Amino acid sequence: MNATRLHPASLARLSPAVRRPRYRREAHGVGIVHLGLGAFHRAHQASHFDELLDRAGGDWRICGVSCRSASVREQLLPQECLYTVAERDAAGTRYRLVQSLAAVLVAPDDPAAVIATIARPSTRLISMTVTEKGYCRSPATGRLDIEHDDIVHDLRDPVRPRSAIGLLVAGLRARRQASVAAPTVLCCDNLPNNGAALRRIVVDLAGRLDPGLADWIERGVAFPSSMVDRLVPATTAADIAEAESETGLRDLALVVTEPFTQWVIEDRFAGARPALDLTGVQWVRDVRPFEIAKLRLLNGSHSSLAYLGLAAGYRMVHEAMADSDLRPFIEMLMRDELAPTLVPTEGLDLAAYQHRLLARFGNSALRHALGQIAMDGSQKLPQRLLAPLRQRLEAGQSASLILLVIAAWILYAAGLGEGAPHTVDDPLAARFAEIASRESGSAAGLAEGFLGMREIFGADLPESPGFSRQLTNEIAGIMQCGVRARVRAVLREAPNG
Ligand code: CS2
Repeated sequence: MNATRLHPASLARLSPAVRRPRYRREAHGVGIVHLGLGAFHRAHQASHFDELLDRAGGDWRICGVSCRSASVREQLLPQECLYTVAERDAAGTRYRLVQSLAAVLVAPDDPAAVIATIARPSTRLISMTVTEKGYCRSPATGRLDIEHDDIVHDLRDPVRPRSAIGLLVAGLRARRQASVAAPTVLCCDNLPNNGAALRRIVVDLAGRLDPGLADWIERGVAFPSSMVDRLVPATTAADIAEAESETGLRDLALVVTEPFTQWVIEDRFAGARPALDLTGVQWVRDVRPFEIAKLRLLNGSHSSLAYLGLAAGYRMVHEAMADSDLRPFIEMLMRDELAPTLVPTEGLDLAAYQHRLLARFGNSALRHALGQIAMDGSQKLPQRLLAPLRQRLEAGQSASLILLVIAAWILYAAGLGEGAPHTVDDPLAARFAEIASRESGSAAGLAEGFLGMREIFGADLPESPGFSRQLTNEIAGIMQCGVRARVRAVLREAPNG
């Protein structure tokens, strides 16, 4: 590989077709610490801040923190943190250079540097994308999981924390000790009521370490909720090669995404708020209706496509969406079982929202792997599908489509599903494997074993009349005739089918 790497000194070779911001990087200070420097952050929040810097300036550059691996540092540092975003759809690919990222820290190598950066007076915003499991909480109750290995570690050694929450609490503690004003902490993960959810576990952990700190956090730190949305498949070697031939430079930190982006933020910042509305951000008083619509309609359908699509032998979202059984299933799931659980809200046209989602999922230029979405189901399904399921059961409404997806997930998680062999990537994978080996042939045993995991299903769902029997029947149905036959049958039998 002799190609020239993307770097400030090589920008003269960048194709003029690549959109470039005009601001001078050095003229803008770092005001943000972002925990979780994955592709999603680079394609979403860091792009919004890049646009903001370009339009209005300000000290809103980002110190990105990788909470686990050092590979992102190897991708970014040789490029002095420059990277490109490739936006793909049927019309082609448009590239854009992003320069809002100023520094990279790798938390396991140097937690003290992360803590010190959070504590700096110039840091006004701490944002996070650490995925659902990064919050070390029980998905059913939303409380901090104090038996989680990383939390056990952080309670013992709060100065060298391992979890993102531990880093955040240590940073806030250092801030308080240095009498620096309480900042804004912005959760950008797909959790319901994500600001309040984060606040709760931060206060849970802080309270166990130092009650005075917990009190300071509760009183002063702002935890606005936010809804973030952009489809970001994992970048592949082929993406990097294609971008290199189209942009003229090799970018190992490239991110690939769709043209669409949405960010709705609760208007509750401690101190000055960045003028993100200039970049299309919606500031609202209450994010919840937007958040729940997104979690159920987008993420709920996405997870459904993943488990049904993999069982039907597909690898990519757009392939599953082109299937003549799966597409109508997803349409019906959204329209008949998910959308009716949402509260009508001004500025949110649910029919148009569903229509747009179908088009976004069908974007064949994107190549979004179903396996990426299928990961961590135990952390995702409670808010995506079990919450609407619960709501429907309580109202005495049918939920046969959601139930079919839950059954398909159980078989996937037990390693007993159809489709290509796969590893089960989930924090509870060992528990799933144990249930599967004990109960493999029995639908009733699988249903009982999975429903016994209260951190996923809560205490109520397993007790809900008829639920366990319906789930058993659905698992048995799939084991007998396969997912496709069950999808067809459920479509035929559904009340509006
Ligand atoms: C996906 C999300 O991987 C997943 O579970 O459902 O990452 C989804 O692509 C984003 O939330 C879209 O905004």
